[in-house]
Amino acid sequence: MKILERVFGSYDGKKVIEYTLTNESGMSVSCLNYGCVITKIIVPDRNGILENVVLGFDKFEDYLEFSPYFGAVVGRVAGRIKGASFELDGEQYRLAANESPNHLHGGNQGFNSVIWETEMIERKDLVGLRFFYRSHDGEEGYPGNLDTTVTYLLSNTNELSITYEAMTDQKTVVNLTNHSYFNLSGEGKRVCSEHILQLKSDRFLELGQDLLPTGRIIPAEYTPFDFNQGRLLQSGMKSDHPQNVLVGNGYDHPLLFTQEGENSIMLSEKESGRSLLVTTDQPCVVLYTGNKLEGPFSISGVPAKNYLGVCLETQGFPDAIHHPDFPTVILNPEEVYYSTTKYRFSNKIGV
Ligand code: FUC
Repeated sequence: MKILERVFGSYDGKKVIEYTLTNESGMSVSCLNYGCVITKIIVPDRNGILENVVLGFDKFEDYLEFSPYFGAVVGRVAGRIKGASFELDGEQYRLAANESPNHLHGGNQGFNSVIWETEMIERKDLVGLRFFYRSHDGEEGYPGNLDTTVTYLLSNTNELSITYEAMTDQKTVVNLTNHSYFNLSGEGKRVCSEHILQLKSDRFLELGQDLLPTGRIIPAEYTPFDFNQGRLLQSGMKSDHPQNVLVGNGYDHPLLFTQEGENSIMLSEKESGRSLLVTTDQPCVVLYTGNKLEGPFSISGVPAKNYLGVCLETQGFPDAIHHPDFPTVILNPEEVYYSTTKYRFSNKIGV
């Protein structure tokens, strides 16, 4: 196993480094110290052909100009916060309204667009990176200094694990995830409509026009949101269910796991023979099918188009701070925010 590094660009007077972790079966994961961005995940298809299965750019400048959070860690709080404000202990906090009038993915300069301190990890059966970032009190409007550590570990069994840890010196809110867009066809050959998704989820959060949860929790049964038996993503893209239409014909929804504790999500694409098993300790996954990916740019040579990738954002419920019945995302001093999501790739569907 090995770690290679190369200069990928520069930002804020600092070098942007791309690290490539490679395991003994030839799988590799490349990522940046900027936003902990995963630029590439290279895994074999059914014939052993190694290809990239996430959307990314070849040039650093494209990340600055066009990136819809490709591969990045998003935070302090993933998703939208209504009115870009919230109250904690009688104190009103005003956040950056970067999707006016709301706050999205941590603000104007969220965790996705800052340089993180980096440390390499080399163990017998693992290679990885530990990223550290101190978000200062008041950054993007949030209270408290927040120390965040994100760890990427690649094993020889083609599993990438991401662990998030955070501590604060003042009561604050935290909800972290990774915003990779997966495309198991390899090199963006086909859009993700023929990907099959399967997970145990009986309910999802209804969204309003502003794509924020309305507070209503909807049963998934008999709708395109029922993935219990496995379902092609195109069923939501082609559906006339008002929730699919609302988000631009597809999914941009928090799917709530039926059971508490550890849960799994299986994503597969028959033609390539690739599958991805995601295991998480988080209570929901925001399924985003890249409904608005179209743009005046290319993604590693492929013209940007809708549905070119699918995000599986394992996280706490979006806008939980405004919904007392949602699991809390408040972090107190002395507490540790800790969460893990694992991504295991296979070239034999169902394994
Ligand atoms: C996802 C979505 C949003 C947005 C963003 C780029 O997390 O929830 O709607 O388009 O990514």
